[in-house]
Amino acid sequence: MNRFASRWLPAWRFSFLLWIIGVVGCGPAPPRREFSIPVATQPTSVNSLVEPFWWGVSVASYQTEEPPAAAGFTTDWDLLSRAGKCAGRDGRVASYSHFPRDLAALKSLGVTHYRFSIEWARVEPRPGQFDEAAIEHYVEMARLLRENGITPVVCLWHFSLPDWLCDFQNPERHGWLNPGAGEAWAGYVRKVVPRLAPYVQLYAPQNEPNAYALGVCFGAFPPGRLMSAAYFDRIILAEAEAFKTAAGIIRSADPDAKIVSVQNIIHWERDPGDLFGQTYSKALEYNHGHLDAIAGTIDYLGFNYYQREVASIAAPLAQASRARAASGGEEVSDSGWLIDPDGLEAEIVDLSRRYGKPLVITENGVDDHGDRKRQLFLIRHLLAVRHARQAGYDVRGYFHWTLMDDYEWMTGYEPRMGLYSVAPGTKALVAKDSAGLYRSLIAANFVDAERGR
Ligand code: IFM
Repeated sequence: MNRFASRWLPAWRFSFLLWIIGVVGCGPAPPRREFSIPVATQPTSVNSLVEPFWWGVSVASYQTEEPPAAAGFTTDWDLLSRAGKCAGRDGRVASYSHFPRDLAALKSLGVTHYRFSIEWARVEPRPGQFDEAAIEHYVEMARLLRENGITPVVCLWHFSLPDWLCDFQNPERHGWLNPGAGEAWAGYVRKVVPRLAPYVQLYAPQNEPNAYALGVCFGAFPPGRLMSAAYFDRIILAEAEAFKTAAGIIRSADPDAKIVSVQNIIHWERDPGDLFGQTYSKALEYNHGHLDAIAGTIDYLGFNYYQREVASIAAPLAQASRARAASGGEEVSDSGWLIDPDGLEAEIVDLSRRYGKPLVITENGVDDHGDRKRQLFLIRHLLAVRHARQAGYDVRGYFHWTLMDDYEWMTGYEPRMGLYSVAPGTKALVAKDSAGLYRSLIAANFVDAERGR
């Protein structure tokens, strides 16, 4: 994929504004869902001052693991790349076979927490048939983390689905909308959670269900075709049901286990041309729809924060031109995402007031080829966290995205979001300067340093 295409493609996230207001739309329109909005709780209780801050890094299985040597399992993303609709992944990162390498990097950073995901298709390559060795592999990862003083946060689903839940021809039967998905998911969760239980007490059932629902509808996720806006609501509802199912299974397997959400949160800016605020309110629904439905089941409100964006139908074009123009300025990532640490603080305040839960920033990072923007990015976002904590907001942790440069979905290996790069050939992890900085910030427990901004 060429550099322009790979930079332009992330604009899909914002293109939904075009699509959601009905300028684009095709396929049958399913019924709307109803969400109940939780009652705001305020002020936030500040337990964060008595519990050590969680310093973490997040990764995802499909983005870092190598494909299986033999044709052991297939995911929806493998099907998408075989269909020629995305650049496929390869073995260049190879975290499945190189976990000791990754663990050494985590120890060197000094993180207290590590969020990784389980590849559902790997552990259940065919419906109801589990690969015991694959399950054992993930259990061993969790055991080794604990042995080395790092708390595992296990994500049970990070975007990729087993091929046997896919129907690329019929969106009604694809992924979370597959009539068998709910039951299959419960079976998978019931299988893996008791195995992990000796070492894992923090679970993120799903990663960015809102970004996934949007990506599917916009054709940026499998099955890779444009779908009616109404599917967004349906997918969110199915995901929310699955989330609640997982939370129930986890709590019955281990009453001490805690549940963390992982939403994609964008700091939306209202466009002056949006006279009645309709586009803006749709954009806010992107942030809150799934959270509203599952807020009652979570212990920690985890959210991924990367950027500010104008809630406008012109946003995709604006982002594309920012990406093309990216020239080392610190305000824009190489993908054209607007860097805005104040937006992180504003979202901390908003989410805290709206849901009244302890917050965890489960991802925050930047596409930066030269590692020129990441250090300032880290400091400024952590200052925002520190400021929020000093103002009494209960932010419990920060996870940087991500450990090493990896496979970034539709844009393949082009974005560089890692604290480490991976040496071709040896596959050694090579620390970037920003890894050294993150290590120092962790060592200084920067979020609780005495002076504010
Ligand atoms: O790489 C993704 C990840 O899979 C989900 N959150 C956003 C990251 C950067 O785009």
